Amino acid sequence: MDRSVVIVKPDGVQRGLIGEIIHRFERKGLKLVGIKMVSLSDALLDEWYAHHKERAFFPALKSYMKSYPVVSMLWEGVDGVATIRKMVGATKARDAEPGTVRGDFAMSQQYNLIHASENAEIAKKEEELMFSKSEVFDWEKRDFDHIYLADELGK
Ligand code: FUP
Repeated sequence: MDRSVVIVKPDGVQRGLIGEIIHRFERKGLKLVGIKMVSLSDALLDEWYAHHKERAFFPALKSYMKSYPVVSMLWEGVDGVATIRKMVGATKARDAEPGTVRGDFAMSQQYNLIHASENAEIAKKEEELMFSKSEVFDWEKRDFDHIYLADELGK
């Protein structure tokens, strides 16, 4: 079981796609363990996108991510990080496969609606940056017993 940080970016909030995005992950069988609306700070964005710091698009990316509030979520599932990345689609949204969030609703490389953690290690770092312990909920999702085999759940 692993957890991915998903952000509905300012364009997703503006375009009224928060519910659509949540709906997709819920229907897939993922478990929501944290959610909040937040305005992203310079300090957080510098850490979050540290690997892009030298890129020409970095200042524009930062000012876009600060332009309006975002909705941050933490979703859990078996191979949750990889599953969610597949559901999100390619960074350049007009190249993203139909059926993915970006492929179905976006056209831009920057205004691509959604962030999802790239791998399990980055997901852990992003969870620590974005959520305090009290914002993460360890609840029993009882339909997991109908979504996974017992051995997939380690039972
Ligand atoms: P992704 O993991 O798909 O969100 O993509 P990256 O981590 O490579 O990039 C993070 C964000 O930077 C993208 F969502 C959008 C922005 N970006 C650009 O604006 N231009 C680029 O050429 C690449 C990324």
